[in-house]
Amino acid sequence: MTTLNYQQTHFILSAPDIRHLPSDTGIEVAFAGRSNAGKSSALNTLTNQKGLARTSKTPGRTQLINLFEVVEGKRVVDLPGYGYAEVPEEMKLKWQRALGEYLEKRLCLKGLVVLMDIRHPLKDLDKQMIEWAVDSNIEILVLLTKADKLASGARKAQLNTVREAVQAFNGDIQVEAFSSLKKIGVDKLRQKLDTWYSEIAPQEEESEAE
Ligand SMILES: Nc1nc2c(ncn2[C@@H]2O[C@H](COP(=O)(O)OP(=O)(O)OP(=O)(O)O)[C@@H](O)[C@H]2O)c(=O)[nH]1
Ligand SMILES: [Mg+2]
Repeated sequence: MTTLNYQQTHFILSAPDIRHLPSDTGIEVAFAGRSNAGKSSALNTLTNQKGLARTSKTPGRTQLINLFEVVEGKRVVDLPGYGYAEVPEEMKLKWQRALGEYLEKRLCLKGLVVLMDIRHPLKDLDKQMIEWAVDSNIEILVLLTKADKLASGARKAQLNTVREAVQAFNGDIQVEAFSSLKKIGVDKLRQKLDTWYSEIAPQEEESEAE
């Protein structure tokens, strides 16, 4: 298995919606989660670059779909956070639909990293995202973020609780604790991405089956 150098990751483009994404080829891995869950921070930690993805104390900061390239044909996507209370209802619904569409229609999407604050996991929209991904045969890595906020006993207990809870989805779902601040779970994240990126691109798999 090849081990990718995530430090080489660079920004490609920001898209307002899925129709503005580049061609549906290669392998994509997307980071999704509630607003403020720590998606952009995790991306910066993964790539060892402080300012690659913009982070903010103000939830809802990432409004565009941001695409980054690890190496040619292997991309990571920073999706806008969902569930931000201050966003008008109509925009929320619009964005949820767009997310669902991205998960269902994007053939090159191989894996989904769902980030949830370890103190507030599996909210309704998180479950919805996981259901969509499972329905679309997309593998999932759940990262319980800000794990530094819990002592190690409470952290392990919460990890076990979520591992049990995700069994109900009947999908390929791995759950790990993560902290950008304390660099917890970074190797687990890199290993999962290495696995996804080393597999045959989903759209090639499909054409071979024809
Ligand atoms: N303690 C702690 N705080 C974190 C960690 N990761 C992120 N944060 C903080 O959480 C806040 C939100 O982080 P972001 O990475 O911007 O979150 P996001 O999910 O990208 O948010 P949106 O783009 O708004 O959806 C920031 O204030 C971060 O500093 C972590 O591992 N530990
Ligand atoms: Mg963000």
